[in-house]
Amino acid sequence: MYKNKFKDIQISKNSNIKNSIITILGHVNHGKTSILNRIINNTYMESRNITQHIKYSYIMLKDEILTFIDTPGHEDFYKIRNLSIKITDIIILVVSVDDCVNKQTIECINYIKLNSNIPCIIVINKIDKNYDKNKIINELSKYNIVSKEWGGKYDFIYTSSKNNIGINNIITVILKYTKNIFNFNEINNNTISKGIIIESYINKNEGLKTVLIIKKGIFKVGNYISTNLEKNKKIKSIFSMNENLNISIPSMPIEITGLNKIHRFGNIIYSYNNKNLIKNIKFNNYKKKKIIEDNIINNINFNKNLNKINIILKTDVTGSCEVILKILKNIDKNINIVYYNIGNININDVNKALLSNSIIIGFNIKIDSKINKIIKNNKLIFNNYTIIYDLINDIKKIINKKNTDINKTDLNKIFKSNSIIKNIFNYSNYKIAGCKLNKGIININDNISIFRENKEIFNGKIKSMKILNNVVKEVKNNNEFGIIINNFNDIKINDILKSY
Ligand SMILES: Nc1nc2c(ncn2[C@@H]2O[C@H](COP(=O)(O)OP(=O)(O)OP(=O)(O)O)[C@@H](O)[C@H]2O)c(=O)[nH]1
Ligand SMILES: [Mg+2]
Repeated sequence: MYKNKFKDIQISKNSNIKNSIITILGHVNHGKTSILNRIINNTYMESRNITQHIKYSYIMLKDEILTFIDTPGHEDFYKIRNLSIKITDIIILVVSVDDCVNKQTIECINYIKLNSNIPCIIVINKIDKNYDKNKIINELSKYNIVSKEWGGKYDFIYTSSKNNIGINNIITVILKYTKNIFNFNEINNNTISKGIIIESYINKNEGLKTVLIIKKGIFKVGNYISTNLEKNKKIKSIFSMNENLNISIPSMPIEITGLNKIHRFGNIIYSYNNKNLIKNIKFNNYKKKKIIEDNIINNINFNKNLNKINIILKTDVTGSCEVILKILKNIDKNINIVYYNIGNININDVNKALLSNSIIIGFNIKIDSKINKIIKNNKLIFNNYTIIYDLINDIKKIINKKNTDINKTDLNKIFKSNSIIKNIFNYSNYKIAGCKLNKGIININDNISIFRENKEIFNGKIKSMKILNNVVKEVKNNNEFGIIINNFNDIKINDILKSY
């Protein structure tokens, strides 16, 4: 019905082209993606999943572009929802009849209220199920979301994406609100064009690609681009859906090459063809923003502490990386992120995992068969995921297993001695634990477990032992002694040493 290519639109360079960004919001599972998929199928729209978190698609009508952004409903993605509102022209709030107003529905209603100048369409979905229309109208009216039918300001559309009911009404209503107009004649040598970055990702053939949506002006191959991280680079290529383009216009989602740094959702990108224009651009919020790249370097932390689950995380794009990091940190305080980055697993990641005793977690990435072999030969744990919830479940399982394993080893070991660390001395690269033997006999060949607050934090071998200045092979009779543990310096006063 609506199939058009951008090149068809370019032909009419003198015409006014309407362009709009439409963001789909709503609680998890209320049917946002299903509705967008229906719109795509009904209109032959082009679509692309950037990650499982943001999906963008657009329709090309004869003189109109509609770009849809599908947001995730899970509570952890509030940042994506919040930023999407900042770039959108029209909001669609999806509410399912069976769940009605839920936690993220309320969050989205708050965004709608804060941005009351943005037109908002309420889509009541899953009407193929049994439902009480009045109850839904009442629930929403508690939040001042009242339909035009009832004297309010919102269009209510009743849909079943399952049965393809009401979907085309959504497009009809959207078209009532589209108002941004673009004309090529507006562009001259003084135009500073502006886009909002959605993601960076690595393409095997073309290297780092930056995905963005144009908000103002044009993006053209050969023009300059600047962001808060990089200045006066040149656009090398523009790709949109299935087309390589020379030029692109407002509301088009495009992928460009030319930037070298990883950017993230919400970064602003400017384009111009005259370098002097950059003087007029203010990058004022640049320093305040935390940039993922700095963190990559700062986050290398080789912690051999057995109590921690060390993780190396590699993801397809920055958006998924940030979200997964946040979720992992909230699962358990013992999760230690050793390193994270975007891109496929490489030999450096494997080396880091070996050094730090880490699990490697991939998200939507690929793995070379040679690297996979090295991982297997070294008995490293590696898992690649495409669904975030599977990743979370597995990590939870690993944590449970780790906890039970620690308890199990405790039960199986028969300890021969028990000492407490009373002092710590530095000796070249080592730490000497000054201990008091409370019970039993400790031999230089014994295994050692170290306990802190009743939890085993390390087990390994003894490097050397001394009583006063004499190297000894054995300590007994409640003596005081100094001990260096092999490969472990993270000792603290009051740690308990048990030998077996
Ligand atoms: N019966 C019925 N089920 C639907 C309808 N629309 C979506 N569903 C189902 O509801 C579930 C969630 O649909 P999604 O489209 O993934 O929901 P979402 O809002 O995108 O979910 P998140 O992206 O996780 O926030 C799926 O199992 C769909 O098949 C509908 O109109 N009727
Ligand atoms: Mg979805």
